[in-house]
Amino acid sequence: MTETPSLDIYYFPTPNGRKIAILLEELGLSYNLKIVHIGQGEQFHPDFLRISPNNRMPVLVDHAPKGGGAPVSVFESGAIMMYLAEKAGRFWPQDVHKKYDVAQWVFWQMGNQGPKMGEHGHFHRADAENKHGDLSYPLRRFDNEVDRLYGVLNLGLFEKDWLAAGEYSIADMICYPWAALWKDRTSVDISAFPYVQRWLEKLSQRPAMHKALEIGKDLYQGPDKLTPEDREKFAKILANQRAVPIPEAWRQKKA
Ligand SMILES: N[C@@H](CCC(=O)N[C@@H](CS)C(=O)NCC(=O)O)C(=O)O
Repeated sequence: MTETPSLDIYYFPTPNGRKIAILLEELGLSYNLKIVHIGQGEQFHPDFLRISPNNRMPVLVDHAPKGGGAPVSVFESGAIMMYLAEKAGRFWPQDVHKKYDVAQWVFWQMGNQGPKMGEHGHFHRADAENKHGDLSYPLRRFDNEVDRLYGVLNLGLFEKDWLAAGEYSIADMICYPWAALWKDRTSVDISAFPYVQRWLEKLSQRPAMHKALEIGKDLYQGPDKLTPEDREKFAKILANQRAVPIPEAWRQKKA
């Protein structure tokens, strides 16, 4: 009889979700894949908000944490990768020099590359809709910022095989899915960043990368494949969010 894996991964095949899939495939771990249909608003379900009050996937729940005890639940992809790498004892060397070399790139990705590339895509999609007025300021702002961020990666990879610690680590895995998006971003001239180009090429050839990028891939439809009705529905759910009040179900459970 096969054992049920102890890891639940709440997932949708976007760059932030793929980071976790890459690490899990590199580690060769089994996991229960729990698809969160973010275009249908499943991220606002009261049970999901319990483990992800930021209404975002990915989320990890480990039912067999090191040392035992209650399940550990983690949101934010950077924290999830640290958790998994630390538990497995791979891809995050713990010697103080290497540990913080890796950590700084993980934090850089979470605070810079992910959010800025996300906004870059948001404003380019909004511009293509032709109904939001003059967006030249945010377009210029995020085109510049994304160019700057590819430059940061290029500096970080100068004459190096890997971003940090002299070895393949969660620093590379976390930066890859967003960096690989240059193909869809017309404002990015990848030939200006040869060290990034070489690194992307090398990472794209890893078998675990291939496997990870297949996971749930049919669930994702690019904006060009959506009907106008679906596009409107998704925009309502994803692009106009405000604070979520405490769910009624949480209060009832307490009473
Ligand atoms: N900082 C978060 C960002 C996660 C994130 O933005 N996830 C998006 C998909 S890429 C999501 O779940 N969006 C749902 C929504 O916007 O409501 C992380 O790295 O885990």
